[in-house]
Amino acid sequence: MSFLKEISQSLISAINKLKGSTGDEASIKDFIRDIQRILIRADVSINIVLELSKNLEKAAKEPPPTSFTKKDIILKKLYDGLIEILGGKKPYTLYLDPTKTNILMLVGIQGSGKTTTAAKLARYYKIRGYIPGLICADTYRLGAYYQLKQLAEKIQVEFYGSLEEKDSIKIALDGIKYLKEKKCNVIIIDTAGRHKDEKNLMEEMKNLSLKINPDHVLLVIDGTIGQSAYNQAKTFNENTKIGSIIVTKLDGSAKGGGAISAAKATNAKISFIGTGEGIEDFEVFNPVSFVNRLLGLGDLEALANRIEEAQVKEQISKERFLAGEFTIKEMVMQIKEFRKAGPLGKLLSLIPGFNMNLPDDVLKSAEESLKKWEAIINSMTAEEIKDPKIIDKSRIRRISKGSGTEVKDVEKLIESYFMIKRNIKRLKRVGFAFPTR
Ligand SMILES: Nc1nc2c(ncn2[C@@H]2O[C@H](COP(=O)(O)OP(=O)(O)OP(=O)(O)O)[C@@H](O)[C@H]2O)c(=O)[nH]1
Ligand SMILES: [Mg+2]
Repeated sequence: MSFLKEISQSLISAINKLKGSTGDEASIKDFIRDIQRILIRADVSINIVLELSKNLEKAAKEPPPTSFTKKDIILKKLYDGLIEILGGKKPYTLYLDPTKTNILMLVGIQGSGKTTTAAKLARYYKIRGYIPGLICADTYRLGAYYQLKQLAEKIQVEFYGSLEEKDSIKIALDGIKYLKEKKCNVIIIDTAGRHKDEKNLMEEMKNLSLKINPDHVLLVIDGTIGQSAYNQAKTFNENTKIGSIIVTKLDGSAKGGGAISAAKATNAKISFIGTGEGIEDFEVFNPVSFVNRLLGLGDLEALANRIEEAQVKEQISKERFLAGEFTIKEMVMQIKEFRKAGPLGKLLSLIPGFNMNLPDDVLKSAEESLKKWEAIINSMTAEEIKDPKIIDKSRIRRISKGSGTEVKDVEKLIESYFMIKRNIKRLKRVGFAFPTR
């Protein structure tokens, strides 16, 4: 059974087990352990797994919005967490300029799947109306020329290569000229890969990319190497500016989760994934649809959306906020909500006088602090949220420990809360009319 099928089946069965349980503490603990096991088996890094488990545990402690259960909230957290691990909600799209010839160069170590991927990419763009052409700039392996030529014939796209020329830069430049004459608007250059001999490989890639100046360099990484993908991506990126990453062989590898999460850790975007040897086993990488597929029919997506709607509804009204009637938790949630609509500064600038009354550093740090603030709020008791005045030094220490923040972060949040509240109330008192939008 392939990795994707296997991880998908284990995730779905863990989810069903939780759904069928009473949702008591023990079954939630069980569920979190199941998820840990599955992700570790998929080679996702320990830190990421621990972070996700921590979030799940935290979710288990939060009161769910009306008409939802703890189980729902935990499933939503899992859904969000998996998407985050895989790169976030926004998929990366490789932009091609339709008005010019786009030059794409594939790099990667030996056997990572460059040549196969070059053909898959060409087919992908051909189907979408482009005129792709392939260049074999691999002068190290004799078979490389025939391998790519054959693939080009199979998918019926133009091909350029040379059996005599040994200079890969010259081949690439000649190829670009030749394929431009053939009216190709997507030129894909397949390069050589070598094992171990990393220094030479990096040197060649650097020179190639300097001389050819491709629009986009794609690093091809073998999905079976797991977390060592991190170092590979890093080394390549230090030598050649990597535009995006393609992770191959996700069909066969038990370690696919490692490669994807490691690639993400380098901050490079994953543009495509290879899911089989066949030329059509290739797709744009979209974390949301990937997770939906892993988890079955997308019912978790629907659940996550419903919970989000409910959470927004339960947020306090803007009127109450602007009347200065809000708890510290509501303040953080509200700021988060406003921030979704744009930078926090935009909200604050809607309220004349607000900026004036807030020290600069509170304003500036608010954006960065938001994540910490959420953690802090989650570590506060209901009583403390209701009446932050009771939070003394020892409570502050407990909260900072529980939220993994520093004492001064907790102090600052409480201070900001009282300050914002005071300012809003003061403005209201002097008869300032708050904008309602
Ligand atoms: N199962 C599976 N196999 C793949 C995938 N992509 C490539 N392969 C296989 O991996 C092997 C190596 O692929 P190549 O495309 O030749 O790799 P390469 O990076 O060009 O190799 P060198 O040119 O020698 O550096 C071949 O047997 C491919 O069929 C994939 O997504 N899934
Ligand atoms: Mg090759």
